[in-house]
Parts: sequence; C-alpha cells; structure tokens
Amino acid sequence: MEPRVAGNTDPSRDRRTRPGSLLTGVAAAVGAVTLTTVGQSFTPLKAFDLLAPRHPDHGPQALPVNRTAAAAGVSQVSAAAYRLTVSGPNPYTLTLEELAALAQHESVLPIACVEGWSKSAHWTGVRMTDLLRRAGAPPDARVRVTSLERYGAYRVMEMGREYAHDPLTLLALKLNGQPLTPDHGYPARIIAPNRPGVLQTKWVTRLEVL
Ligand SMILES: Nc1nc2c(c(=O)[nH]1)N[C@H]1C(S)=C(S)[C@@H](COP(=O)(O)O)O[C@H]1N2
Ligand SMILES: [Mo]
Repeated sequence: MEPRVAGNTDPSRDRRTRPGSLLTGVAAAVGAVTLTTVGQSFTPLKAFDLLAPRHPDHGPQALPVNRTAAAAGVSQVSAAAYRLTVSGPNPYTLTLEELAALAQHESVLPIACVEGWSKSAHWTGVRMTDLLRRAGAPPDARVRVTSLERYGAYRVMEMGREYAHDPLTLLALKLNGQPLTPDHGYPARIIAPNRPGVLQTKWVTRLEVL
C-alpha cells in the first residue's frame, strides 16, 4: 500500500482513480493476457509439458529444440542423398560418408537461445577451418552457411573470420556421442563459440567462401 499523505495534490493520484478510457483499455488488455495465460495453463496437453522441447532438461539427446525438423520440413534427410557442397577457389562436394571420414574434432559448447535457455553439450565433427582451407579459402575468409530448410529466418547465416577459423567451430555430425537426431540438425549442423543460438545453423548443406 502507498502511504496516504494528507493534503496531497499530485494530479496523477487523482487521474488514477478516475474511471476513463485509459483504465478501461488497460483492464481489457490485462483481461486478454489473463485469458491467453489461462488457455495455456488449462490445456489438456498440460501433461506433455514435461516433454516440451524448450525445457532445458528435455528434448532429444538432452538438449532442447527450438525449431523441429518437421517444422522446418527436413525430417526425412537421406544419408545416401545428402551432399555438402563447398564453393570457393577450389570447390568440392562431399557425401556424408566422406565428411565422416575427415579428421573429427570435439568441442564442448553451449547452445544459447534468445528465448532464455542455454545448455552445454559435447559436439563432434569437422573443423570449419579445415573445410574452408580445403576449398582454397584464405585465412581471413568469411563463410556463408545454408541449410536444407527451404524457408525460415535462420536458413542462411554468415560467419566472420574470427568464428570461421576458430578451432572450436565445427560442422558437427554428433551430439553427446550420437549422430545428430533430425531435430538437432541431422546430418550436419554448425556449432561455434560465443554466438547466439539462432546462428547455430541446423541441416547444413552448403558452405560458400566469401
Ligand atoms: N536451419 C535452422 N537452424 C537453426 C534454427 C532454425 O530455425 N533453422 N533455429 C536456431 C535456434 S533459434 C536455436 S536456439 C538453435 C537450437 O538448436 P537445437 O534445436 O539443436 O537445440 O538452432 C538454431 N538453428
Ligand atoms: Mo534460439
């Protein structure tokens, strides 16, 4: 409770008690928010909340999922059909088998989503800098990364030199010792240090040396 001060003439105090369109509008907005919240709290699907993808302790491979493979339309990536194409001075294409046969490295790095969760994981894959060097990229090259996802704000991402050539930056094939699940970007996804989750591109199919 606010202390009541005798003789207070602050006009804002009066305005608050006056019924008017502003207060009515606020009340309506509060009502709308409450209705939305109630709708969420009492959904019959409440029981499945424990498995909700954004819960930091859940999701396949003990890592939350922001956008699922189904939502991105890439849930059926065939290992046989997959290709990684790398453009640059010496362009090349790799099958998944060839990618997996390159030197594999490990990084322990988090996914830090702007939606408010962060979770560290153990990643295994090919160093971005190795892939770029193989394409004849100079050591200061940047890279554009493209996902198999057809639409979506995070389909294409660019990475500056300091990330592209960081030895921790991987085109990851494994998460916590297992091949990536579709939701985590099977068969290959970016993991790089000190970048927001939105730039950790999943379902990577193309690298372009810039
Ligand atoms: N292609 C693609 N990659 C993406 C996204 C996406 O929508 N499409 N979402 C990003 C976001 S917002 C986050 S937080 C991370 C989450 O990775 P995870 O689902 O493996 O935990 O993936 C990123 N990579
Ligand atoms: Mo995110």
